[in-house]
Parts: sequence; C-alpha cells; structure tokens
Amino acid sequence: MALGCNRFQKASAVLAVVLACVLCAPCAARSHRYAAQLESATAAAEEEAQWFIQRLDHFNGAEARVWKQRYFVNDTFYRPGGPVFLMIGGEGPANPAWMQYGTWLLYAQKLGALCLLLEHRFYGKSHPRDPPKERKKERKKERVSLTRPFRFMNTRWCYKPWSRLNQERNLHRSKYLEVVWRSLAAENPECPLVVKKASDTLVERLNDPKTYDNITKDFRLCSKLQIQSKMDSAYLLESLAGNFMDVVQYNEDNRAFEGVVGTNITIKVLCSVMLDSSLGEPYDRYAAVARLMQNTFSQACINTQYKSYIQDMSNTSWSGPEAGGGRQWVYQTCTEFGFYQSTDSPNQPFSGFPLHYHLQQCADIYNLSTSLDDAIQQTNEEYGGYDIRTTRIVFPNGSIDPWHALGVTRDITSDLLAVFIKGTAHCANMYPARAEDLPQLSLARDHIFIMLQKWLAE
Ligand SMILES: *[C@@H]1O[C@H](CO)[C@@H](O)[C@H](O)[C@H]1NC(C)=O
Ligand SMILES: *[C@@H]1O[C@H](CO)[C@@H](O)[C@H](O)[C@H]1NC(C)=O
Ligand SMILES: *[C@@H]1O[C@H](CO)[C@@H](O)[C@H](O)[C@H]1NC(C)=O
Ligand SMILES: *[C@@H]1O[C@H](CO)[C@@H](O)[C@H](O)[C@H]1NC(C)=O
Ligand SMILES: *[C@@H]1O[C@H](CO)[C@@H](O)[C@H](O)[C@H]1NC(C)=O
Ligand SMILES: *[C@H]1O[C@@H](CO)[C@H](O)[C@@H](O)[C@@H]1NC(C)=O
Repeated sequence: MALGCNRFQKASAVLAVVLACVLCAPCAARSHRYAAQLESATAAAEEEAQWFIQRLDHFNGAEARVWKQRYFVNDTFYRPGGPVFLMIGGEGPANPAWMQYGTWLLYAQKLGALCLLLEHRFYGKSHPRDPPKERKKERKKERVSLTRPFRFMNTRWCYKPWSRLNQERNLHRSKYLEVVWRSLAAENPECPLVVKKASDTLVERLNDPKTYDNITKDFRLCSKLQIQSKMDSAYLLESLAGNFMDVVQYNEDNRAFEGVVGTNITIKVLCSVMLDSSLGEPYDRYAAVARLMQNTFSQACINTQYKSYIQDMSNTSWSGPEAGGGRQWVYQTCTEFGFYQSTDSPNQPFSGFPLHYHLQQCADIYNLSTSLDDAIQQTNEEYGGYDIRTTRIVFPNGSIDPWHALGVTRDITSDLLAVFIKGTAHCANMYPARAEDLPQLSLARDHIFIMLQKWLAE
C-alpha cells in the first residue's frame, strides 16, 4: 500500500492511496479451477463496470490511439476533500466483490474515501488491442501499467509497485517452495517429510511405464499417463505439487466472499491426510490429497498433458482458454520478472519442475529466446528492487505466504515500513476481518490504518 503523489486536474489537492496485491495465485498451470469461479462472480456485477478511455502507450507522446480500461467505483463513503483509494487489479479479472467487502472499505468509511478498482491492462476484460504477442515492440506496452506514473481519471498517479520487488531472488533458488516446507512443518514437523517421501516415490515410479496405469487411476488423470519428455513429467509433478502450494498460499484466509470455494481445505486438513497411515503409504496419501482437491473443485479428472497445456496457453484469441490471465502472467514472468515456483532448492519437498522447465515454456508458448536475466535486471533497475527510494509505503506480508520470500519484511526507512504478520497467508490483511482472525492480524490492520491516518494528515 502506497501513499501516492497525484494531481487531479480539477480538484486542488486530493490525497491518493494506492493498494496493490497479487490477489490470485499466479500459477497459470493450475489456475483453471479458480478462474471459472471468478468468472461467475465477475459476471454478476458486470453491470457495475465502468470504462475509462485509456492511452495505448504512456511512453510515446505521438501515440494517439486509445482503448477502454475497466474499473469499478464505490463512493458510498466518500466525503468531499477525502482521500482516494485506488486498488490496482492483479493478474486476472478484477473482481468487483472488492467493492463490497475488504478492509479497505473499513478504512474508507473511517476516512471518507472514494474507492476505485482498476483492472490491470491485458487482464480480464481490459484489452488494449490484440492479445499479447511475441514481438519485441509489444513488450514495453505490457509494462506500462506497472510503471509509474500512469494516467487514470484525469490524474497522474505516481506509483511504486512494491509487490514486485527484487525478482532475481526467485529466479535461481525457489524460495517459494522453501516457505511451503516451513509452513507445513509449522503445522507438524513430520508433514513435509511425508510429502517429500510421497513426491520422491512418484518421481521414481515415473521411470517405470508399468506403473502408469496405477498412477492414472490413483490421481484420476483424464487420459492414460504418457511420459515422452522431461516436460511431460514436470507438468504432472507441478500440477500435483500445486495442491499444496495453493492451500499453503491461502491458508485460512477469509476470502470466501470472492466466490472462491474450498477455503476449508487448509494446511491442517492436508497434513492430517498426509499423516493418516490408514490411507496407505505416503504415495497413497498424496493421491488422496489430489482426489480431495478434485472433489472440492468438482473436477472429474485432471488433464496432465504438457502438450495440451501449451496448446491452451498458445491460443491468442481473447476467448481462448487462458485469455483471462494465465497467458499474460506467464508472458510477464518470461519477459519481466521470473517468479518461478521451481524445485531447484534442496530445502523443499518436491522435485522435477526446475527453473529449466519454466524457461522452456517461454520458448514453447511465445517462441521467446531472450535472456530472462537481462529482463529481470532491467525490471529491477526500473523499479529499484530492494533499493527502493521513495516514501510512505507499507509493505504487509504474512509468514505462511510463500510469496513473502520476495517481499519487504523489515523496515527500510521510518516511512517505508514492513508489516510482517506471523502465521497468516497471502494478502490476509486485505480480506474482511472476522472473529477467528489471529490477534497479530487485527493489530496489523490497525497499525496500517494508523500509518494511513498519519500520512494523510501530513
Ligand atoms: C460500498 O461498500 C459498502 C460497504 O461494504 C456497501 O454496503 C455498498 O453496497 C458498496 N457500494 C457499491 C456501489 O458497491
Ligand atoms: C498397481 O496397484 C495394485 C493395487 O494396489 C498393485 O497390486 C499392483 O502391484 C500395482 N502395479 C504396479 C505395476 O505397480
Ligand atoms: C468443506 O466444505 C464442504 C462444503 O461445505 C464440505 O462438503 C466438506 O466436507 C468440507 N471439507 C472439509 C475437509 O472440512
Ligand atoms: C482458441 O480458443 C477458442 C475459444 O475456446 C477456440 O474456439 C479456438 O478454436 C482456439 N484456437 C486454437 C488455435 O486452438
Ligand atoms: C520463432 O522465432 C525465430 C527467431 O526469432 C523465428 O525465426 C521463427 O520463425 C519463429 N517461429 C515461429 C513459429 O513463430
Ligand atoms: C508480500 O510479498 C510480495 C512479494 O512476493 C507479494 O507480491 C505481495 O502480494 C505480498 N503482500 C501481501 C499483503 O501478502
């Protein structure tokens, strides 16, 4: 959350607060189950959507073309002269449920703020023009809305996108899965060990085609398992490990209002399955977890063919299967920030989907062969990485959330503040408060509010 500098053309001095959070799991390979639910939640509030005539290219003054960017407004609490809260949408369709629920509305009520939710360009229904292409020329345009300043509502917003700091750390060592290990171990130290055992057994069986019929049945694959390349096995292993990543990332978050199902599947539930020896060997329990997730998300079977994933991801139609965000997100990982949930570190439970597997997708989907290292370096130079030089930002993160490994968890200066919440998951502070919240979560929300009040008064 950042207090931005901005300038309304008409009003004299309006203070603005920018909120941003990567709100849905950026794991395109596994995003389908959420995407469908969000789609229906989004459809319900479709009539409330508004459209802003946006410039196609903020970098090029000679570029006159415009397009329509989707946004939502809640002015219920607005008092003239009050601040403006701008929530920047994440890597998927903007969900208008945020206009009715969430901690920011409570802050808005107390401060008389106007609330705006702006859908991120290229995601959801905000289509600048053609779907993202491979051509180099396009790349800068995709970067635009991540880059300050940008224009919205006759205002230039100066915005440091704090949620995407220092990407290089995730490129070579998967911190993400290391936190998954620690979060499972916090529930029960045995839990990640059993997960590792199960994953290792599965990897071993993949070397023996005689086991494929059993694997197909045990994990309810949509078609008989075929492993023709390392990419095939990587995709299968990543999909199954994804069950754990998703649950850890959102553990016990109060996000049912977003239309998400399965919020009662928590780390506790997964670990209780993994530690239940009546279900058989660790491998069998791993399969039981996969079936539990399929039942929860009403999936009859799972498609684990790398080829069909690539086909879906390569579809450039705006009505294509990954057009809501999967294709765009992975494109950004390939050209801007890495952010891979890879298995290169030994200190995590899974194996078989290393960095190389993710980089290969950049070639297979977008025919990209450029150096990701260079792209990441450029991104960090542009945004400052950890060497961020600005003022009045709070960086909230939860210790259970694997993404905190990329976040700011210690104060940088007296007005670049970390709010590191022990025991909570991804973006927990943004969800509506409820009775079961950990005391440190309630304190974090209060602390953020106090900073907001202080900065708005300055
Ligand atoms: C704004 O938020 C309040 C509080 O949640 C809600 O009651 C109201 O319906 C919202 N208004 C709009 C236009 O979404
Ligand atoms: C497949 O599973 C069955 C039942 O658990 C087991 O008896 C059989 O040995 C397995 N086959 C292979 C090739 O592992
Ligand atoms: C989660 O909630 C669903 C729907 O209410 C229920 O059917 C299921 O048994 C619950 N699962 C667990 C593990 O609590
Ligand atoms: C892309 O997706 C659309 C919508 O699902 C489909 O009609 C079209 O055939 C797909 N195109 C390709 C090349 O697969
Ligand atoms: C992929 O890129 C290479 C080099 O940039 C180009 O020669 C080739 O035609 C491209 N292939 C496809 C399928 O677009
Ligand atoms: C803190 O970590 C960063 C870096 O990964 C994420 O992008 C943020 O979404 C996360 N913030 C919260 C509030 O969970």
